[in-house]
Amino acid sequence: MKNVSIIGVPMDLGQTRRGVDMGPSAIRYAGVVERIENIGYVVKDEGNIEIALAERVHNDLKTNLKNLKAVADASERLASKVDHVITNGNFPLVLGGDHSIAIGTLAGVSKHYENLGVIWYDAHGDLNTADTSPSGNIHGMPLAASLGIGHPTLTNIFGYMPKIKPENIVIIGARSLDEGERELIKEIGIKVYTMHEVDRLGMAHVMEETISYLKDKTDGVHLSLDLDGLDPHDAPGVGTPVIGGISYRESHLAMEMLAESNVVTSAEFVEVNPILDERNKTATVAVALMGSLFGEKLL
Ligand code: 5AB
Ligand code: MN
Ligand code: MN
Ligand code: MN
Repeated sequence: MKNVSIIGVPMDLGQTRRGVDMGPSAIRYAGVVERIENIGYVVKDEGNIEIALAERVHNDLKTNLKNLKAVADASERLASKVDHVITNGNFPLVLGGDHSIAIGTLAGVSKHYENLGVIWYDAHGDLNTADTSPSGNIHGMPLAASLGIGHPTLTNIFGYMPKIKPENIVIIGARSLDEGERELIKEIGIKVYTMHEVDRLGMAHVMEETISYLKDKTDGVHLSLDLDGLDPHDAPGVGTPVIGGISYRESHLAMEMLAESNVVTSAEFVEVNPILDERNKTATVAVALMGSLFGEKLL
């Protein structure tokens, strides 16, 4: 049983709604450390990565990517923190913050693996580039950037690219994809379980397939869980909610099956926005899911 290192990333520069920078505090307040300690782990809270204040960041007019330099700088800091945690033999558990942080997390994680698998639990594909993005928000681009697709400032974080390969990715819960994202998925061949497949096959089947798909060909698996993968009824505190998502129960089952399979080697929980939340419900859901991911059992 590895020790768990918690890294907070109070990032809100990858999108434009305020409040998601308070995600790490909300998740800590919801009891993440105690929850994981009670399962039997030694938990070290490594504190937060420094993020520039949104009020002080000025946009580079040469690109439509919002806050590009500030996001890139924070990604470098996060990558080196995650790298250290893994070098020290701990399991990195990263708390967001908007999903742009996955660029830094994956940059730090993937250095340690030949064939890193990624489970992208999300309503969205996060496969946009400067050319395809309807918003210019970097939180819609981290999966593309990690594949080496997009602006060089984002693809080259931590001095290497790509971080991951298309055949090692599984997206679960997709129900909002932009045109360019759809084309990219087909072009490079990413395995996607949209809500259609989740409904049709059931979550148990989706997770069995996901685990066996990744188990043989990867030497580690990173879970990147965007709370908007869940239905907004269960996780209302997110910046880009999409109706018709994965339920609380299905999500628990998914985490429990990952715990049983013992494949996950790093994880991040992102997009918790306490300003948009109902009495810290979304952070509380996130912590409950982390409990299941780390093997919490009722009996
Ligand atoms: B999230 C959208 N595709 O690129 C875009 O929450 C939404 O990290 C991105 O999944 C949502 O702006 C990013 C329309
Ligand atoms: Mn999303
Ligand atoms: Mn996302
Ligand atoms: Mn979002």
